Amino acid sequence: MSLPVIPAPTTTTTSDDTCTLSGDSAVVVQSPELAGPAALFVREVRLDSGLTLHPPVIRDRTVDGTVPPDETRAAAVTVLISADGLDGVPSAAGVRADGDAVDERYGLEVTSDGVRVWGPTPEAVHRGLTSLRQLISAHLQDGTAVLPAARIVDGPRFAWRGLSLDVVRTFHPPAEVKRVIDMLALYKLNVLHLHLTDDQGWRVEVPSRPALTQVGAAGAIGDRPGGYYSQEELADLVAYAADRYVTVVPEIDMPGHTSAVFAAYPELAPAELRTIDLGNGNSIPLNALEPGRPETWAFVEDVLDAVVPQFPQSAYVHIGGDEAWGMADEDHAAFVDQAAALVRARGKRVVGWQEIARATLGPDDVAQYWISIDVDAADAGNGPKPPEDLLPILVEHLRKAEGDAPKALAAGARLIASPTTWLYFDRPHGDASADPAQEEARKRLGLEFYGPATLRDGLAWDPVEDTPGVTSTDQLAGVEAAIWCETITGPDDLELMLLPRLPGAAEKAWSQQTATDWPEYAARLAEQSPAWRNRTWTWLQSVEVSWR
Ligand code: TNX
Repeated sequence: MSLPVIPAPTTTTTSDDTCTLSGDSAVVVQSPELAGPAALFVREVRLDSGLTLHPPVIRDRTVDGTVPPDETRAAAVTVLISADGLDGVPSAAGVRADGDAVDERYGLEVTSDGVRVWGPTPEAVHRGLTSLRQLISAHLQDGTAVLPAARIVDGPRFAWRGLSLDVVRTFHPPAEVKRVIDMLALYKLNVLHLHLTDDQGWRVEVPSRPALTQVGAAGAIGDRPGGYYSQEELADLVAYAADRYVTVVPEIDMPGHTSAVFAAYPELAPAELRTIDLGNGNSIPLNALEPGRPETWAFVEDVLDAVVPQFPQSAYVHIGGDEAWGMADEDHAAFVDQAAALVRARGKRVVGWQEIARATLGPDDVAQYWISIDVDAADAGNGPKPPEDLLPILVEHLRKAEGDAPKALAAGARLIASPTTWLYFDRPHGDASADPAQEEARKRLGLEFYGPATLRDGLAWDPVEDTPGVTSTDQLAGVEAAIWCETITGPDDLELMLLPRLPGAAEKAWSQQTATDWPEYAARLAEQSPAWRNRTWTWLQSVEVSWR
C-alpha cells in the first residue's frame, strides 16, 4: 500500500495496526537540538489540520517551561538523533544551495504504541516530521488522526530542490512569498530562487544606488503595482525560510533583462537603445550592460556588495545571463566571466541560466538548464508560437542553446534541471477545473506559446534521462521549477499556477523512484487537499484528480 506522502519515500512498509494521535498526544524530544523542529511541527500540524498537539517536551520538561502533559494519556511522537536503519538509503546527489553537506535521510515508524521519527541531523528529523504532517492531514477525522502502522526510510535523490519565483513581472508582497515558502516546505523543497531584477522592475535595496529602488522598482508589467523588499523585509523572509530549512538564493539578472537598471541609471545604457516591436503593444529590448565600460563594473560591484550580505544562507549568487538578445556572443561571454569573478571574489559560488555555459565555467559553478523547446518544431511553426518578429531571434537563440548543457558538463560544472517542457509553471494548465469559476482564470493564465500541459504530462519525465548530456545523477546539482509572472496578476493567480504542480516537481527532485505512475500519484495528490483548504491555498481543482 502506498501512503499519501509526496514526494514518494524511498521505502515504505505498512501493516494492519493503527496509531491514534489526538489533542492529548505530545511530541517528546530526545535531544535538545530537536526542540526547534518539534515546535515547528506542532505549529504546522495545527495550520494544516486544526489538530493541536501538546507543546514539545524535552524528555520531562516542556520547551517553553510549562507543565508537561501526562505522557501516559495518549500515544506520543518521539523524535531523536539516530542513523538507525538508514544505510540502505542512497545519499543525495548534487549540491545544496547553502553549500553544506547535510544528511537529510530519515526514518519514520508508526506502531500501535506511537510514532518515532529519527535521523542523523535536525534537518533530517524535520524532513521526517514533514512526512508525518502529510500523514496526519490525510487521516484526520473529527479531531483525531488514525494513522496506519508503517515504517518509512527515506532520503532525497537530489540536494538542490527548488522553485524560481519571478517577483518582477508581478511584485509579490512578503506575506505572499511566505505562503510560497510554506508550500515549498510541505513538499521538502529547500531552495527559493528569487528572480529579483528584470526589465520591468528592480526589487532589492542597494543603498549606494538609491535610484534602483526609487525609480527602478516603481512599476511591474502593464499597470500592476511596483514594489521592492526593504532590507528588513528581506531579512525577515530569509529567516522565515531558514526556519523551514529553505535557502533563499538571490538572482541579479544581467547583462540582459536590465531595462529597469537603465531607467534608474541611464548613463549605464548603451548609447543607442534598440527594441523589437512585437506589434501587440509590447516590445523586446535588445540592450545589455556593456562589459567594456568601467562604470558597468563599478555598478555590478556596488550591487553585489549590497545584495550578497542580505542572503547569508546562500552559498550561491545567481547572475542570470539569459536572453541577452542583441548582444555579441563575445561580449556576453566576457560579461559573464567578469561577473562570475566578482561573485567568487566575495566568497560565493556562481549559478546562472544555461547561457552562462558560453563563458568559462568550472566545477564549482552551476548552470540552470531551461531551454527544452524543440527548435525544429519552433522553426517550422509547429511548436510553440512566439510573436512573428521574434521568431528569427528565438530560433537563433534555440540553436545556440543546444550546446549549452553539454558545454557546461564538459567544463565540470553541474546543471540544475529546469526544463520549460515540464517545470515552467507559466505553461497553461491542460486539465480542466471542476470549479467553473476557475475555468476563466485557467484560460487567461500561462504563456500561450508554450501550449498547455496536464498534470499527468508534468510527471512523465526524468531529470537525468531528459537533460541533454546527463548520464548520472551527480552531474545535476538538482531540480528547480520556475514560475514567470507575465500573465500572473496576483496571489490567487500565482497559487493556481503553483498548485497542484509544485508537489510534482518535488516528486522529481526528491523521490528515488524514477518512474512515476500517474494513477498512483494522483491518489496521493488527492489527499493533499484537506491541508490546502485549511491553509486557504488556491489550487487548480483538476477534474483528473478525485480531491478529498
Ligand atoms: C524566458 S527563462 C525567460 C523569462 C521569461 C520566461 C517566460 C528565462 C531564463 N528567461 O524572462 O519570463 O521565458 O517563460
